[in-house]
Amino acid sequence: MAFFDKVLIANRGEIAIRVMRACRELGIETVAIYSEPDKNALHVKYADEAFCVGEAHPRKSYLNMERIMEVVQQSGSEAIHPGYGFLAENSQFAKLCEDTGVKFIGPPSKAMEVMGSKIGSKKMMRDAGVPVLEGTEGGVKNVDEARDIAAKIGYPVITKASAGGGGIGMQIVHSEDELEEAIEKAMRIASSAFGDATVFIEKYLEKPRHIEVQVLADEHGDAVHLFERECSIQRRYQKLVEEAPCPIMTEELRESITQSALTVAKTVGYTNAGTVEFLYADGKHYFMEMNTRLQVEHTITEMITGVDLVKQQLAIAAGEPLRLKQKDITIRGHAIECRVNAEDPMNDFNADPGKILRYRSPGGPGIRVDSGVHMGYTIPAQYDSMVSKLCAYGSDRNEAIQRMRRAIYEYVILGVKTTLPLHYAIMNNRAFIRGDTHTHFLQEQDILNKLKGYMEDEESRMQTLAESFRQGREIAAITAAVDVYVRSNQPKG
Ligand code: MV4
Repeated sequence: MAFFDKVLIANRGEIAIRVMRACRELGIETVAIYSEPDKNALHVKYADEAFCVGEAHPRKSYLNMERIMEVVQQSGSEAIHPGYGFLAENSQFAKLCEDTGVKFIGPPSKAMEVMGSKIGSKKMMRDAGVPVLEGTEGGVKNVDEARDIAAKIGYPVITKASAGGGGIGMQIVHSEDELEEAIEKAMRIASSAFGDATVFIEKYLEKPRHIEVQVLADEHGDAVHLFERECSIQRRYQKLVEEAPCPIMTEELRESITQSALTVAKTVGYTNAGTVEFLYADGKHYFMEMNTRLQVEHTITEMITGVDLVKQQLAIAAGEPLRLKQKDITIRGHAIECRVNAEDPMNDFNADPGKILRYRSPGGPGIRVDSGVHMGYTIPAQYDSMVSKLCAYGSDRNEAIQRMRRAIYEYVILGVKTTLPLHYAIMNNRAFIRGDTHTHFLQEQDILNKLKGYMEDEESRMQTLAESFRQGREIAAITAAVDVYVRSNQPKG
């Protein structure tokens, strides 16, 4: 079953290739789009046809709706897969597709629009009986109202931009005397980032876990979930490590959080693949937002369920009923994803784009590497700095961790600095091994500073080696992580 004859992939890098792989297996022809600096990128070579859509800047190319629609017409594509980022959560683009009669492989524009408003979606889900955090009913109208509500729910509270995302406009408020200033600051930031100063207030959780549920919904009213992912390990609101299933999941929590996710999907009339995000603390989960797209970390759900999520997206978009039944979807084993970014550990993990001089990706049992790069490829500075997604599967969590460590050992990337040493340190961190992760894990474990310190100073590395006998394995592992770093910075041969 081909679902479509020809699909345009409105994205670049590993996700464009991921989507094209599903198309190729199904016999669907693929159309790539690319910006000028991407003309030699892998996704262009992989596709059956490719069209240049403009200059490097995303606005001129990957976000250029008019030009992309032209390519749809020229190529005779029946559908558009947006991947993630770029146009993936742009409800206006989805609407444009609906109006032009080209199938947008994602939810209806209406569902995207609802989820684009944090206040609107939170209210809708609370009314549907999904747990949400206590806070202001809508946007903050005045400081007096905010003061009353904050006093009622108790400090600390947090401000968030309604148009938000990515932590923009978030201000943690510890006491009443900080409230007014925090609200004003949040509104200024929200206004300049989104052109919408609307902010709301809710109870602040100190160290929540970020747990998200993958859902699939067809266009005939059927929906299933594919269990959860734990995505707590992040930095500057960018996820670094994700795993599935969540290491602390219980039968009861899984039942309630997956049912909440399905209620969310049904309440907005969702179709296609989506992810419902929750914060979890002290045995309770709270709806945060829904990501109306295929996510970066969909791979680990594929590994533990055996379901190809992109094929499911294509089938659903073609109007097929879900063939998957909830009772047939089960978890087998454990999977972990490490995002390998071109970032410099010595320089606050700032992006380190450039040419990949040597490249050899790991393989063997349980390893999946989704990447859009190759030896000699130059990672451009204009886009995100992801090199690959390194995913490890094991029959249990411990085996997945062991395989991830082994894969990092095998991985050779020379020419750009990467997050691999950081991942090696995380995979050897005792709190991580216990499954004891939360959204402030990196700060609390001080892993970045430890890494940096040991990289800078040869003497402290020697001391560390000696200390490792006394302090146990974690410090030794940090040293080993530095060795991964040193090895990757000595191009030879
Ligand atoms: C929170 C929170 C604690 N309490 N809301 C960060 C990004 C944005 N989408 C929501 N975020 C948070 N909201 C309340 N009421 C803590 C975070 C948060 C976080 C959430 C998910 C993943 C990583 C995070 C890291 C720091 C803070």
